[in-house]
Parts: sequence; C-alpha cells; structure tokens
Amino acid sequence: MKTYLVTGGAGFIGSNYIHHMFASYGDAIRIINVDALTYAGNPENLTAIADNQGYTFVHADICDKEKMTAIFAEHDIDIVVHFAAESHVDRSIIDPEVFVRTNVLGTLVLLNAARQAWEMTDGTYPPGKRFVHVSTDEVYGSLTEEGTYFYETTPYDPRSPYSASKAGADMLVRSYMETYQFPANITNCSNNYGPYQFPEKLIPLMINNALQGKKLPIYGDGLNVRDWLYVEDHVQAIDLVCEKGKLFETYNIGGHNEKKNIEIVKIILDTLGEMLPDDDERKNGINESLIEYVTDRKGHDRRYAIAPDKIKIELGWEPQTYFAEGIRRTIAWYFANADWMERVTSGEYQNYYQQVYGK
Ligand code: NAD
Ligand code: TDX
Repeated sequence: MKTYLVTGGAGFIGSNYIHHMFASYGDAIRIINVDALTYAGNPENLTAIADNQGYTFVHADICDKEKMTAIFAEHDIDIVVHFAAESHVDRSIIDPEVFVRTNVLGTLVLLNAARQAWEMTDGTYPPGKRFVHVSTDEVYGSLTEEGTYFYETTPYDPRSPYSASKAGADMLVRSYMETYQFPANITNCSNNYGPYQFPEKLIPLMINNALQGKKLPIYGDGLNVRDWLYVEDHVQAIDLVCEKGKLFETYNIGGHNEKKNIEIVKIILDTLGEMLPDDDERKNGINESLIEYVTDRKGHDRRYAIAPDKIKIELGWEPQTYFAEGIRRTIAWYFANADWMERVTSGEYQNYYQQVYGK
C-alpha cells in the first residue's frame, strides 16, 4: 500500500488532490496531510473524506524540523506531494517575510526530513521513493511577445516576492537532485481555478463580489493574460507525475487557455446571468456596470503562458476541461457552497480586503 505525505492538503489544490486520490484509489492508499491551517487552510474542505480509514491529519508547520522528522519516523512515506506554501502574490507584496519562511525554509526542512528518512548508507534511495514539489509558472517571469511560451528550459526570472520565494524553493529541490541524487520532480503549473479556491484569487473573488452586488476590481488595464487550468486537470497531472514521471525531471502543466483578465470577468458575468434562475433577485444587478478599474498591482506580470508539450509527449497528459465547462462547474460549486464562502470571508478576510482594495 502506498503512503503519501501531502503538505498543504487543507488548501485549494491540496484538498482537490486528496479528494481525487481517494476517489481514484479508495482504501488502496494512505494519505497523511500535514497542514498548519493558516488563513488559507480549511479543514472543512476535507469533511467528506475525514473519516476515511487511510486518512490522517497532522496539524503542523512544515518549518518545524522535529515534527517533520517525527512524521517520517512514524510513517513509511513513499511519496511526498508538497503543496504547502504562501500562495497569494498580493499578500507577498504586503508582507514578504512569511513567504520566504514557509516557501523556502519549509521546503528545505521537508527535503532534509525526507532525505534523512530515505537515503541509504550507500547514498542511494529505495525504489518508489519520490518527492514531488509543486511550483508555479510565475518563476519564469513575464512574457510580452505573443506566441512565446514558458518551457521547462526557460531561465528563471521571478519578479514578485511570491515567485522569488517559489524560485528559491525550486532551486533547493534542483540542488538536492544534483548533490544527493535525491529522487524528486518539480511541476510548474499555470493559474488554477475550481472548487475550494479562497476568494482572494481572481475567479472566486469576482464570483463572490458579483453575487453580492459589489464592484469587481480589475487591476490596471485588465489586459494582463493568465493561462487558466481547471484544478481537477492539474491534480490528475500530479498523480501521473507520481506514477510515471521520470525522476529528476521538471514538468510544465498548463491549460492551453490564455485569457485576459477582463475577458475572464465578462465570462463570469455572462455565466452567472445564464445560471441564476430568473426569479433570483441578484440577477438584474449582475452586469458590466459592476466592473471597476483600480490601481494596478505593483510589478504586475503581463502574461503567463505554459507550453505543456513535454508532459503530453512523455506522460500523455493533456487538459480535459474547456474553460466554458470548468467555469460553470466552478460557479455551480460556489452556488452550492454559499455557507462555505460566508465562513471564509468573515473575520480576517475583511481586514485583508480593506488593506488591498481600500473598502
Ligand atoms: P492555498 O493558499 O490555497 O493553500 C496553501 C495551504 O498550505 C493551506 O492549506 C495552508 O494552511 C498551508 N500552509 C501554509 N503555510 C504552511 C506551513 N508553514 N506549514 C504547513 N502548511 C502550511 O494554495 P494553493 O492555491 O492550493 O496552492 C498550492 C500550491 O500550488 C502552492 O505551492 C502554490 O505555490 C502552487 N501553485 C498554485 C497555483 C494556483 O493557481 N493556485 C498555480 C501554480 C502553483
Ligand atoms: O482583484 C483582483 N483583480 C485583478 O485584476 C485580483 C485578485 C487579481 N487580478 C488580476 C491579477 C492577475 O493578473 O487577475 C490575475 C490573476 O490574479 P490572481 O488570482 O491573484 O493570480 P496570479 O497572481 O496570476 O497567481 C496565481 O497563479 C499562479 C496564483 O495565485 C499563484 O499561487 C500561482 O502560482
């Protein structure tokens, strides 16, 4: 039976990954989820699987060396899937320090704990051991020319405190692969969207604001481009890398779905209009008059676009979900989970919103 250590499993992508894994493998796997439950971590995301026989939750900080070492001593971990991170660019602009702590130091602590547990006296590792480090396309910088893409070989050029901290973590993983032949992969993924995403990110923030009749704050001219990937497609790709990825390789994961931010917001407005029943009193207020152009994000990267050719050629992965379908599923999830949204937007979220948007 394979045992997975998932870090950050109570967050957006991590919780989707855990749901996907139990749905795919049932009782044939064990998952230990270590999460510090920061503002972004929500045990409620995992209620449906919390009683599964193979599931264990450990409330801990990945920077805590003793606790990370103890987890590897207690469980015979085969695969680490490392999601835990501070993940929001705007927060990294306000307070970079926690990004370096969690993303760089936390990754180093995990690498050391895994290496200590796995490395044999001759410097090799038992077959089946693998550390999958989940990273971002933002480490490659900002594209300006249309028709250019990020490849696995694109030089790193991080431009925000968030992406600099992720780049630092990636470099540590690379250095462990080179120096200790540490069995790892790095995945660099584009913007995810889907169920359980915290409403500080563009798509859930716009859905939530529109449903409340609040303004939709678009940074700058709204022409920045992101490559959107449905989260279920992403977690399938990660599962495939764990199963079949060639050790020591990096895989770019993208959606073939570049869109300008203003296009995304207009699609959300149109889709909400289509999906809300006619007698819903919010329906009339949901239109483009809610759009408000606001001061641009500092250092706002213009365009990200992943070339996921390598993962397609080597592992046969391609995104399956068209944006029109993925956004409908996402909105349907937020409709069905209005109480989830209400709980996560009370408390600290209000202070954060005031700080970034000034209202
Ligand atoms: P998220 O912010 O929703 O979740 C992060 C999780 O990590 C939370 O559960 C949080 O409690 C936990 N965490 C934070 N600090 C911790 C610490 N010190 N110790 C233990 N747990 C801690 O993030 P997400 O959007 O799910 O992203 C997951 C990973 O994927 C991140 O590494 C991120 O950089 C990467 N990524 C995200 C996207 C995206 O679009 N969301 C795209 C590419 C890559
Ligand atoms: O209110 C907003 N208005 C706005 O115009 C917000 C929150 C965002 N934006 C813009 C900024 C970006 O151009 O929308 C775009 C997407 O913004 P985010 O959702 O904050 O994502 P981004 O900054 O692109 O980073 C995301 O993708 C890569 C994730 O947050 C990262 O964790 C991931 O690594």
